[in-house]
Parts: sequence; structure tokens; C-alpha cells
Amino acid sequence: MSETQELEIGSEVSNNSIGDNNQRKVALITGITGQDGSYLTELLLEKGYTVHGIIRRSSSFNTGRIEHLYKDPHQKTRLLLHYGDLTDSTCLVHIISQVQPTEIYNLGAQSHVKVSFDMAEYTADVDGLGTLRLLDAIRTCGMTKRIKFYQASTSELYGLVREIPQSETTPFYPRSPYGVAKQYAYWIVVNYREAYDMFCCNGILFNHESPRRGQTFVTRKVTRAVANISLGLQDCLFLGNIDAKRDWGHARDYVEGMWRMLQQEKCDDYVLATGETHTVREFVEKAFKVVNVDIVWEGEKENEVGLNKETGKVIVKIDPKYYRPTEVEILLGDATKAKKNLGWERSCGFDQLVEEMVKADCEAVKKNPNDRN
Ligand code: NDP
Ligand code: GDR
Repeated sequence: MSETQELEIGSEVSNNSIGDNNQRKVALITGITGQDGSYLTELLLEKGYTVHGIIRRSSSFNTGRIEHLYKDPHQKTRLLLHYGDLTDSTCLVHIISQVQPTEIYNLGAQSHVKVSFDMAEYTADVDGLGTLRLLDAIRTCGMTKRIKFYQASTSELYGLVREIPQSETTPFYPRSPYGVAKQYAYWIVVNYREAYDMFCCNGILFNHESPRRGQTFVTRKVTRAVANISLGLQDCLFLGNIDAKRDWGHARDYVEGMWRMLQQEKCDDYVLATGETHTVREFVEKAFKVVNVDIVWEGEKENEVGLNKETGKVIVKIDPKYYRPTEVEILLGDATKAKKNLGWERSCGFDQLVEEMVKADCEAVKKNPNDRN
């Protein structure tokens, strides 16, 4: 990325007349370097948007997921990046006033549930107050009636199960500092919608994965380990609670749902989910099956292990260090409202998702065994 990108962005905006807001398609994405940010950027560029992203200053490159979309800002480009952070209100005001977006997607977050127990205050600051800062930046810029706002809400709000499946009307009971911070963000979005008549949506998204998923989330940790083990580069995969159940979809489907929420006449909150739930254990079995390894389980609880059925070698072990102080045992979403109002449905099934992720990791490991993306 170029040091001069902000200058380029400034000139992009001044060259464009703001004109009729209905004709302009300018998106601002926080969290553009993350899994969802990268898929959403692809989608919006395909739809003719100019996309601005906020990236954090980092001592190493953190733009790997959008590298394929990025062009030197000295050339004509519709993807422009700005340094900023959700903990820095001034930069948010500055970027919004410069970019004059028509849509903002707030995907930036400390998004790891387990890490939120170690960094509770920071998680609250970024995931909770960060959302407030962004909404207030819109107000400060006098753009409450000109910007549609998407908030990355989460099925982690449901936490301790009160109802299965979970829908927009299920009561919240978050079980982690991350979930609690996201609950603050959820309600501040609702409050600003009601108080200032802003177009703000909460997308209550259930887990969604892809080959671009961070490697410390369970699905990608598993698929990367399966690739490594099958290629003789790792002996064993260590996991925490393998009986947790999740409703896993593909990230590409979910970013389409985010965009659809902002294309409606009326703003509202929506669940996006597949309506299927699977244990981590099933995910592990399916993933090893893709490389033709059958697993048999032996032992109980912390002493449980997964053996390669053919060789008898232990390839999965439980390590309690990955347990969470409070766990979300089961998530299963009901996306009926999204289907009815947005015409949204997932297109990728569980088996297809697992296969795509394992195959992508096998390819990636063969190319570069040390790659951490
Ligand atoms: P990722 O962890 O892949 O990406 C998070 C993004 O947020 C990264 O771009 C990261 O930047 C950025 N970020 C982190 N801290 C800050 C900060 N202080 N200021 C600005 N940006 C910051 O998450 P996903 O793409 O998977 O998820 C996107 C959003 O959706 C998140 O808010 C997440 O909580 C939420 N969500 C995700 C679900 C899922 O299953 N994936 C389900 C439901 C909700 P960097 O690259 O520099 O770290
Ligand atoms: P989650 O995703 O907490 O649901 O949050 P994660 O993949 O981290 O965990 C899913 C389940 O797997 C269990 N688990 C392990 N998890 C991790 N990370 N590592 C392990 O070794 C391991 N072993 C078992 C967990 O205990 C859990 O039950 C994700 C994030 O993307 C959030 O930002 C998002 O809001 C929610 O999904 C919906």
C-alpha cells in the first residue's frame, strides 16, 4: 500500500461531484481487511460501487485478503484505503466527511470470542463504543439522512439458549465480553434509528466461514490442520469443546445478505443463518474425510482423542486451554424473515463448505507451508 493513498483518496472525492445521492454508490467499510470485508468489497466493486476501506496501521502487511482487488492509487481505481481505527473518533469524522459515503458497513471488530475474555475492555471499546463513535461521526458530519448503515451483529447475542431455533424475536443472553459488547452495539443502532431517524440495520449473522477465515477460528484451524497432517507437516490437532454446535454458512452468501439489507425501503434487523447445526466434532470428521481419513473417537471429556482409523495414530487431542469460561453450546438460526423480505437464502451447504475449505488449505500449504493467512 502506498503512503500517499490518503492524498489520492482526497483527490478522488474532490473530482467527484456529490450530486444526487441516489445516483452515487459509495461504500465505506470498517474491517475491510477481514474475511467479510474482503468478500463484501468484491461484491460491491462488481456492483459498480466505489469502495473506501478503513485499515489499521500495522508493522506488517494486513491487507492480504484484499491484495487481489487493490491497484496502485496512482492508477484509476474504485478501491481506496484510509488509515483509521474504531477507537479514534476524530479519524472517523475526518474520513466520513472526506468520502461522503452513501452506505457504511461496520464490520470492524475484535471478533474472537475467546480472546475477548483476555481483552474484555479493549473488546468493549472497539466492538461496543466503536459502533457508537461511527454513528456519532455520521451525525457530526450532518449525514444522518444520507447514509445507510449496516452493523455486524451476531448470533453470539443469543448465548445461553432460551429458544431453538433463534430468530429476531429470541431474547438475548450473551456469554462473553464479545457478546456483551456486541449487544451494546445492537441497541445503540436501534436507539439511533429511533432517536434520529437514521437508516440503520443490525444483521444478526450466524457463523460464516470460508478459505479466508482467520486461522484461530475453529473451522479454519481444523481445515489447516487437516491439510498439514495429510501432507505430513503436523502430527496432531488440539481443540477445546468439540461438542459445541454451530450454524455454519459461507461468508460469500452472507455479505450478499448485508448488501440486500441496505437496499430496502425500510430499515430493519435480520437474522442470516442456514437453519442447520453441526458439532465441531462433525466438522472435524467431515474435514478429515475430504483427505480420505476416517476418525474414531476414544476416551471421555478432556481425555478424549481422535484416531486415524487406518493407522491408529492419534491425530486429534483435547486441550482444555481452548475451553471458554462460559460457552455458547448451541446456535441454530431461523432466517425466515430474511427469506421473505430480502429474498435471501444461503447457497452453500455444510459439506460443500468443508470441502472447499480443506481443498483450499491443501493447495495453500503445498504452495507455502509457512503462510499464516
Ligand atoms: P475478522 O476478524 O476476519 O475481521 C475483523 C476486521 O476488523 C479486520 O479487518 C480487523 O483489522 C478489523 N479491526 C479490528 N479491530 C479494529 C479496530 N480497532 N478498528 C478498526 N478495525 C478493526 O472478522 P469477520 O470478517 O469474520 O467478521 C466481520 C464482522 O462480523 C465482525 O464485526 C464480527 O464480529 C462480525 N461477525 C462475524 C461472524 C462470522 O461468523 N464471521 C458472525 C457474526 C458477526 P485487522 O485485519 O487489522 O486485524
Ligand atoms: P465463535 O467461533 O466463538 O462461534 O465466534 P469459533 O470458531 O472461535 O468457535 C466455535 C466453537 O468451537 C469451539 N472450539 C474452538 N474454537 C476455537 N476458536 N479454537 C479451538 O481450538 C476450539 N475448539 C473448540 C468453541 O468453544 C466454540 O464453541 C465466531 C466469530 O466469528 C464471532 O465474531 C461471531 O460473532 C460468531 O462466530 C457468530
